[in-house]
Amino acid sequence: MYQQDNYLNAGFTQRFINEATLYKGLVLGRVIAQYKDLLRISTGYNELLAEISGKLRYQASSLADFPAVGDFIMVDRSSNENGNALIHHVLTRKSVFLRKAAGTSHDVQVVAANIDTVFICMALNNDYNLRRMERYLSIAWDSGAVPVVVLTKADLCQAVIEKVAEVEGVSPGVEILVTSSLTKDGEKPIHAYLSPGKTVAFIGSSGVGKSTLINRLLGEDLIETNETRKDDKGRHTTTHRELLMIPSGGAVIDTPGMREMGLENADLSKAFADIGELAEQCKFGDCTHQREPGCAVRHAIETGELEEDRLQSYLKLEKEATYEGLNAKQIEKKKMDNMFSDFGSMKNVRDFIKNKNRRK
Ligand SMILES: Nc1nc2c(ncn2[C@@H]2O[C@H](COP(=O)(O)OP(=O)(O)OP(=O)(O)O)[C@@H](O)[C@H]2O)c(=O)[nH]1
Ligand SMILES: [Mg+2]
Ligand SMILES: [Zn+2]
Repeated sequence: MYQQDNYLNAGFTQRFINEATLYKGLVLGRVIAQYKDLLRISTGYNELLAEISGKLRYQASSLADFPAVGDFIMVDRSSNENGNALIHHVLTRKSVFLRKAAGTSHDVQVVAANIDTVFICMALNNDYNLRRMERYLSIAWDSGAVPVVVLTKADLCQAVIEKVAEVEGVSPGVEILVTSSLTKDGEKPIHAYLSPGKTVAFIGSSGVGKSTLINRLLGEDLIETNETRKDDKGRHTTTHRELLMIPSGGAVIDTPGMREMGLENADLSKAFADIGELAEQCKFGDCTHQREPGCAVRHAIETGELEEDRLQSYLKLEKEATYEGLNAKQIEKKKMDNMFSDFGSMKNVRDFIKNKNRRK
């Protein structure tokens, strides 16, 4: 039996409990792990396996509509006594970390939902790469969660202060934590972000020490790390996303290291707030900061205030971001589409209105 504080630790806050009352006869749960076709969910009191209902599957118009780790969902039962539970609804997400689906499709998939803080983990040894950090930050700012940079493996780095200063240069307005899982209390800076009702997600390249850090927070080696793994299959140690409750409060989501970070959804305005601020002083409102006269961005590069590499990185990511919308807007659009689904599609409604006006 779970304690009441475990219920809160798992993130069941009043907001979701209230929304759940809209669905009479169903039980509120949270997705804690994702396997191939099955999901493991927690009701806060019990853990069970669940499948997605046929109707939910049929109504989904994108991979992002499917329940993912961190989602609050409504299921038809609270135990597996009579088989797997069926997930009927996904509750409104307060934040969602999306990535481009693997392969060539333009679809996006959910990495983690309903997270308060995204820990962008980068190791202070050979994984260290400022351009990759800018990419992660652009995606993280778009999620609705607050990004925090976690520089891991401090014990392997001789120049921590210099590295932190460099990272500061590419992450305006973002808190930077330095950790080590080999040093006593090396995970301590993380604890400030963990409290009952809060969920944090760890993302970053494979091998930077995400799972090792989470085991330190858990106080025991609950999840497999590259250190504890016996075989040597594949590149990634963590193979599926998983939500874990921290005994001292809060929940964490471990994710497998990402190799490819498609920029389908990015918020460059926050990740590159420094360039945005400079751009406001450019002579032309639509300045591309390449060779226009009166360009404040180029001027800042000449005076050494801004690094040329950072501008190039910004221009590259801007070009790559095919869609620059915010998730909140996307979710609203989805809601509208669903509301009008009885009429056919939103497009039909628009055409109908257009034609009606034309006839007048
Ligand atoms: N020196 C040092 N090694 C560490 C530290 N943290 C983790 N490691 C080692 O780094 C390796 C990878 O750690 P993991 O925790 O499995 O890395 P991960 O980020 O979870 O990797 P994926 O699950 O593949 O995404 C292991 O051999 C750890 O022992 C640290 O703070 N210092
Ligand atoms: Mg791992
Ligand atoms: Zn300019």
